[in-house]
Amino acid sequence: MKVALITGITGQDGSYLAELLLSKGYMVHGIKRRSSSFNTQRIDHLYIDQHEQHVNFKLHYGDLTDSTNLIRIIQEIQPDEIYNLGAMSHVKVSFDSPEYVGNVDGLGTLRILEAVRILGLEKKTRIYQASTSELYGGLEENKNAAGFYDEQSPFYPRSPYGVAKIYGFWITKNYREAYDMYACNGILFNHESPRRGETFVTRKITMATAAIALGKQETLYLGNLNALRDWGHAKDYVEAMWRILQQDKAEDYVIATGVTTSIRDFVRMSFAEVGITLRFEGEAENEVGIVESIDEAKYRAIVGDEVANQCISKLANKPVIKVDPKYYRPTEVDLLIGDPTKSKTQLGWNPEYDVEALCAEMIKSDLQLVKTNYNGQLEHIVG
Ligand code: NDP
Ligand code: GDR
Repeated sequence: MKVALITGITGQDGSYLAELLLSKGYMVHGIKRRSSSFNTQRIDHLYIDQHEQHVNFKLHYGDLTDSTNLIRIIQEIQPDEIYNLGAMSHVKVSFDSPEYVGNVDGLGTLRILEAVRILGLEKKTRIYQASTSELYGGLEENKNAAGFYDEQSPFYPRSPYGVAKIYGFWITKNYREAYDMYACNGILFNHESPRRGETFVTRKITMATAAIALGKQETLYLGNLNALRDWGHAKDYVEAMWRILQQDKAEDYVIATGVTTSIRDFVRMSFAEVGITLRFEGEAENEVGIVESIDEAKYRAIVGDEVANQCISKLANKPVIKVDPKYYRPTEVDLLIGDPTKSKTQLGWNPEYDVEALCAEMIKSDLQLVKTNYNGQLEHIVG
């Protein structure tokens, strides 16, 4: 039985990766931070009462800022594979906590690599580092001739998060070269899912779309609507992580769809899923997204006659999207689009989802969530 250790197991990717590895027969260990309230909602379905039976899924308290804790866990479980997914992963928040992000996202990676080395596990333990398209910074002149970012494109990070992650990237590569360790970077472009944190833009949009359609929210405030992102589904992307660690030789890979979409178009796509067509007017902070028309049959089928009867006339011509500059970043990554050729050819990686299928799945899930659980807290989401 192969043994894997996942840092960041309570996050979006950690939860999908744990499911994947369990389905492949792994013993899965995860590191979770102690918090004052439960933070395991994404993985609760994987938990089996450890007093009752043999388990293949185990959580350990820990933190990427604590070397002693990492060394002890790695010594105890002797993992074949470590997936270092733990991070403060919000780009905007990294401007507020730059030192902390450097410690967790940058030095945290070093602590994992050093723990493996100190324990003499260099030849046993393979390491996956969660690197990111934020390393590229979206500079036009750094794209390849075909207009994409690939494994050869230069880096130019544009946030404390990107700068911390560039340390993680290079220290992983350095340990591979210096100590002949099987340590790889997956340079993953944005990937989303119904489990995406509520303050990342896609999830913020799909939750608000559901709430507005159901008459439970008035307005969605967003930042830069012009940014373009290459969005895939987290389920497809964790499959790539696993494949990266199963090769003969350790290498770095770009994981992306090769298609980019603006925030504005993702908003349009999301509202179209509930039968609402938006038109955008104005510019910069004065831009608004207004309800242009409603496909009544589709909308009724989704929200039900009772809600539709109350909301249809109120929604007509309503400005439901507004810009709040507080969501702008001090330095923005304007455009990301990745070239997945290497991962498709060498890893045989083939994503199932495109951005439309991703958006449809997120909306379906959020309609259900907002119908059953929503009690006004969405208004307080900032990020
Ligand atoms: P999430 O924000 O959903 O999850 C982050 C995880 O890291 C959570 O489990 C969190 O724990 C944990 N964590 C945070 N701080 C620490 C710490 N100090 N010590 C230990 N664990 C910590 O991120 P994703 O699942 O979306 O992303 C996974 C990784 O991939 C991250 O490293 C991210 O930067 C990177 N990445 C993500 C991309 C994406 O589009 N999703 C694209 C490219 C890279 P808690 O639940 O307690 O907060
Ligand atoms: P990103 O994701 O910064 O690309 O990092 P996010 O969804 O936060 O932003 C994407 C783009 O949308 C613009 N935007 C907004 N973003 C947020 N969060 N909230 C808003 O209201 C809003 N309005 C517009 C942003 O300015 C940005 O251009 C994600 C994270 O998962 C990182 O950890 C990961 O490394 C990268 O993706 C790849």
